[in-house]
Amino acid sequence: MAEHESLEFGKADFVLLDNVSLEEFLANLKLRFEKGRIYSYIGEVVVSVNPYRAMNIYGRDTIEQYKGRELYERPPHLFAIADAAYKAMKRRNKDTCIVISGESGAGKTEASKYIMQYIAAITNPSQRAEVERVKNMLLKSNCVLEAFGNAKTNRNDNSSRFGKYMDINFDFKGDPIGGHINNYLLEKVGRVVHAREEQRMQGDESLLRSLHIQKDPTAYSYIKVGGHIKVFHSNSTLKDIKVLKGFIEILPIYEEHCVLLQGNLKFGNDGDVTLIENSKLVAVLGELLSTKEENVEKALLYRTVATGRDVIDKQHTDQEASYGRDALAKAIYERLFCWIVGRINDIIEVKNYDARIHGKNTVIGVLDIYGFEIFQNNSFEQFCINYCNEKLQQLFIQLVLKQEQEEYQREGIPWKHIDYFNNQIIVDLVELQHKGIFSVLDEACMNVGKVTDEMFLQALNSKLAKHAHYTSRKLSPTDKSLEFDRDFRIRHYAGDVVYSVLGFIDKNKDTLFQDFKRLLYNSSNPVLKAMWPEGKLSITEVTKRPLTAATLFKNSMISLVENLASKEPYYVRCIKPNDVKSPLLFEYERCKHQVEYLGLLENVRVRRAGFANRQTYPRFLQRYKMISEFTWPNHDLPSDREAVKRLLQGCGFEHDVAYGKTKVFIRTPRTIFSLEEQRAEMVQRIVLFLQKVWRGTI
Ligand code: AD9
Ligand code: MG
Repeated sequence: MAEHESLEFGKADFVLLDNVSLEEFLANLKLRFEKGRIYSYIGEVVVSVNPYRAMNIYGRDTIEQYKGRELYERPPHLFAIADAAYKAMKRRNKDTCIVISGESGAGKTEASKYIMQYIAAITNPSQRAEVERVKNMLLKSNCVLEAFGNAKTNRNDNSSRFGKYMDINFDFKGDPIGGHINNYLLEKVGRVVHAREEQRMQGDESLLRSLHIQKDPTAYSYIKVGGHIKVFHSNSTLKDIKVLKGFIEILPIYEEHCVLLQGNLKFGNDGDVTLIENSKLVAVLGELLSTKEENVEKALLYRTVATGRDVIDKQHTDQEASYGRDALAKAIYERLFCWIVGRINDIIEVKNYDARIHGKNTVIGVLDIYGFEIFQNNSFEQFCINYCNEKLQQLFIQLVLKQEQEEYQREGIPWKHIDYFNNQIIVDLVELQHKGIFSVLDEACMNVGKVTDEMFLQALNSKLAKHAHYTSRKLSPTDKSLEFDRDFRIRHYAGDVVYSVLGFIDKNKDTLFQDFKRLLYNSSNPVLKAMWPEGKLSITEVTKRPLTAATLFKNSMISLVENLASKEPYYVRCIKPNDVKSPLLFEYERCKHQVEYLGLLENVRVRRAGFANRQTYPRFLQRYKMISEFTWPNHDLPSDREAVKRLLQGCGFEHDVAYGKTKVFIRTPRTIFSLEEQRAEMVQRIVLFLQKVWRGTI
């Protein structure tokens, strides 16, 4: 319990609620939010509510308050969980990770930044130059990735369109010596080709001019269609842009811009011949991609195909050409992003020299991924994002429960099972081999050109007709919210989402004509060339079918989850208080829904049905020894365990506690309250006594 917090701010730890009910949980959450207490605990899990305003709680002085402290010694904070993860890693030489989850706009990315900031602030007391360099790069990398990988959606003005998992490596002293970023599943389709809102572009005038960048974003088709794309994040300042320039030089900006220009390419036809309507752009593209104008034109209009022994140039229809253009734009964007991540990794990776000198190092991983989202139209990208959130929820369920179970087992204390909704059934619905939605989709994509999105939906309907979490208009004919040949609905852990199958097959195949790969491989810009190694292959060599987007996504999710499960996890559960970005509004129903689907109530129950509080014997004695004559000022019993037993027997709490091998477990919060009260009383008496001694009145 955080003794510093009075009840005026509600209960700092939900485990201390008098009754574990949704109503009480929400009343406490609301009270705390309104009092500006945006963080609370469920045991060691941080519950965070997005304040939508600047909070004065992340400064140097606050950092100092949390440094090296135990969780319950200070009011709930991200810094406390970061410190706990750091301490666990340092003390026990264990890899830890901090998993931040919550829906889009709930505050995950902000939380990850504060956590990084805290870790940077508390390490390297001796100011070693190399460590300072690494810390700086780790912090700066965020800004670069956000500039390229975030975009405005109608859920969040600065929405992460990629998942980021960052490992920070520490040496034996506990100082950061390097890191590694895995970028998961960049949502390039939504980011590049489709669009929802306007983006603002700003920047250094001369830089923009030299790159043929128009200041008016509506000059770009991809933006006009409503796309997420932009050159810089809408909050970027000139300073950020300078950082970008310095960090990665100019090339990526060229390319992203070139992605935008491509959107303006229009195709028409003259009889049988497909034409580029605004051919001036082709020259600009050629310049930006360091390749010949005629080669760009050819790759946009023709496709080289092998027919038996012959190789011929087959002309695209204008539809195919538009498809190719969009695929190229997406691919350039994706490779550019991966290239940036690769360069950052080159800079921050643990140098062999350090690793050799310091031997084994340990890791803290921080996961900030895109949150569960529901749009007006949900497509393949939302499907993947929401599946990813299902996987993380599954991990939470397993680990939070597993950890409890393991701790009770380890300590020799019996465990009673608590019921909770297990979303494994939804994870299976998506990823199960042969039966899951991804498998059905991959199967549809095997038959090139023959299977339509509608046929894919039919296949889903026949395979999943009986699944409790899947439905469509065919299966529920009276449900008017579903379009017949287009929609299916998944009952996710976080709510129902209707997906439109339109585009699923194309997006899953994600094919880029080999001609484009060759075009870019032949660029005279060496960096661009290096991004397209497959361009080297001749047409007859390219036969292997690439893995589909769904398979790649699923594989990366599985390895992500394996990685997280191998570390000691700490959790931050983010809640979005309203949909209008207001610092004042606590929308009851919205919050209730999130508390429910995040399984927070079950989390409290599991934590309590076991024991609300646990402390090692020495720690317990240090805090409460003054309340018993057997332990104050020191005990002469054979062990700390015996001493704690004697103390608790003396207070009459024997029925409410269990003695593990290294820790005492206390079942109800009341016992802790009572111990705290007695302690406060004794501390006061001791202080009064000491004052009298000093004054000489005793
Ligand atoms: V998404 O899944 O990437 O779309 P996030 O990452 O969960 O989403 P984000 O951290 O970007 O949300 O937060 C959204 C906005 O809420 C931020 O841009 C801030 O304006 C606001 N926010 C979030 N957390 C804080 C905070 N601790 N203090 C102040 C905050 N503002
Ligand atoms: Mg984010």
